[in-house]
Amino acid sequence: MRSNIGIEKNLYLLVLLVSAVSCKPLYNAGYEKTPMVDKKLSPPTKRLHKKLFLTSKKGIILGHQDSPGYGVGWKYDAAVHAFESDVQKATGDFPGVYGFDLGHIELDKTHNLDTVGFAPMRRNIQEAYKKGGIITLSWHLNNPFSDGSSWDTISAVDKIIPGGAYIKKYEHWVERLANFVKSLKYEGKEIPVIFRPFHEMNGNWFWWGDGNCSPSDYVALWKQTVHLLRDKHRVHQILYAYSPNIVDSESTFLKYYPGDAYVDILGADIYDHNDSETYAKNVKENLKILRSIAKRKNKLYAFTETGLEKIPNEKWFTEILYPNIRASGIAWILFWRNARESHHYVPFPGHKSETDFRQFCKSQDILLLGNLQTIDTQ
Ligand code: BMA
Repeated sequence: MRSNIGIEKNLYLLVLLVSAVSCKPLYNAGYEKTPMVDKKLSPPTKRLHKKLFLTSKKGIILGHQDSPGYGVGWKYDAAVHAFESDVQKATGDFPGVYGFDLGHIELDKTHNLDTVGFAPMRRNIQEAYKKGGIITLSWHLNNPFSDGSSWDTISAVDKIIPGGAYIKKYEHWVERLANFVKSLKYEGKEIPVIFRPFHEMNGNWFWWGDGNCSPSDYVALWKQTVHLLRDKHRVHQILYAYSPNIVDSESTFLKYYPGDAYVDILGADIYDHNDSETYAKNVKENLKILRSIAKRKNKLYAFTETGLEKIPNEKWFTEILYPNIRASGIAWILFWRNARESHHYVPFPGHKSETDFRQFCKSQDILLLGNLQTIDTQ
């Protein structure tokens, strides 16, 4: 799908492509040297990894959580089966990265914690992938000890790692998740996904977060989850992403890091809580930290969650966000979900920051789906 804002940008991408051909070693550096978490990764997933490396040299892919599932004032209707997005409604083009959340798949529910049905989710994942989109999955799973939500911080990690009394329950939960991921197929082949479990672990708001489990128990949980998915259930369509909340140093970033053999992509989740000065500073510093660790480890890195709720600052995208992410080398940026008027992170038609968002999306290095479709990463 070609965007109505994309002609100049596609010319720019063509120039980059020509220069890429003339300095190939630079473009090949990185992904070929990177050991993957899963040595048996499916060919489409290996291609996704390469594609992300190559596109990250050219720009930042725009992503949005739950984009085709709903927006402000509308919800996906499986009977009509239209593929919609507030990003598309505001800019004329779709996001390149699609975030979905698997919270409650562990309970065998038909809908996730935000009332998105897993069957329509699967359909939208297939449709997004068919169009050239990239899928990332988070998991706001319940607390396996108390059966409360992800935000029930009663300690649980120690109970579901080897030696814990609830390990069987957790294994069963992972099996359900594995079955859902394995069901993600297009034309008979597995759809590659970026799985980003146990995110924002350095914050104290989730049961797997700071103060609610020890770093070594967190690492044990991560490794066990990879072993279950990769080795027990033979899911070979996953790139694993580790994404803390704001950090102040490389060592804080790495406090819960499960190790190079267990992580494919490094990420950061940073929100603007109506204090743009602090946000800008955090973004700049954190993306620098990410970049430096990622370069050393030859890993991909991305801005895995961000946004300013309701976007009350009309020029937020061009004046606050863009100057702090440009030239950062992040592979993608994911804006959080457009749930309702009081909880959204991307403008919808008629929103006062719609023009600014369009302007931001027109930036040469911000890549929407139409731009992604023109990049040759074979
Ligand atoms: C949070 C909010 C919640 C939602 C959760 C998981 O940031 O958007 O409303 O349930 O993410 O998607």
